Amino acid sequence: MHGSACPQRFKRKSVASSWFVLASASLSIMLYGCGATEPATHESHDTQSESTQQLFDINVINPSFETGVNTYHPSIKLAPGSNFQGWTIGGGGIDLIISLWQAADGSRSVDLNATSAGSITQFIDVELPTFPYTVYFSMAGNPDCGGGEKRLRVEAAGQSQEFSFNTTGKTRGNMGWQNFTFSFVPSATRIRLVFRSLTDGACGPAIDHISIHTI
Ligand SMILES: [Ca+2]
Repeated sequence: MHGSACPQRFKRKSVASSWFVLASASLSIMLYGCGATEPATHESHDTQSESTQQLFDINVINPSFETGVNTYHPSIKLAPGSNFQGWTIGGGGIDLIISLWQAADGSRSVDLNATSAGSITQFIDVELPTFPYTVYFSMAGNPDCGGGEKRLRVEAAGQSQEFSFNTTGKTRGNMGWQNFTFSFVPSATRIRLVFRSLTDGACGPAIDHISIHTI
C-alpha cells in the first residue's frame, strides 16, 4: 500500500500541543493529521501542558540528520554496519547528504542508496505501548539518475508501509520534498524504526525531518 502525501508542510511542534489542547477540551482528534492548523490557544503553555507534550512527543535521535558526521564534502557514503549519531546503516549503505542538494529541513538529508538499496535503523523508546503512534517524515529522491520512481518502506514495531516518490522534473535545487505519515501500534516500550530503500541503483529515495507523535 502506498501512503499519501500531506497537502502542506506540517508543523512538528504544533502537532502534540494541538493534540493536548483538543484532547483536554474533549473535541474530536479527527481534525488532526497532515496540515493541521494550530488552535488559537496554542500559545498558552502552562506547566501541565508542557509535561503532557513531553509525554506524547517521542524522542528520535538526530531526526533531521544534522549531526554526527564532520566533513566538508557535499555528501559522504556510509557503509553497512556503520553508525552515525542515532542511526545504524544496513543493506548496501547510504549517502549522507551534507550540502549536495536542498534538504527538507536544515541542510542535511539521506539518500537511502549508496550504490544499491540501503537502510537506516534506530531503536526508540515509547511511553505508551498499545497506543497508536504516527511517524512523520519528508521524502524526495536522488535526481541525478534522471526521472523515475523511488520507493521505500517504513517499518516500526513489526508493521510497515511502502511509499513512493517520482523524481521526474526534480533537481538538486528543487527536490520537491513531500511529507508523509505512517501509523503503527507498538506492542512493547522499545520499537525498531527502519527506513529501507526498495529501489535499485545509486540514486535512491531521499528522506529527512523525521518525528514520531501519538497522533
Ligand atoms: Ca535535515
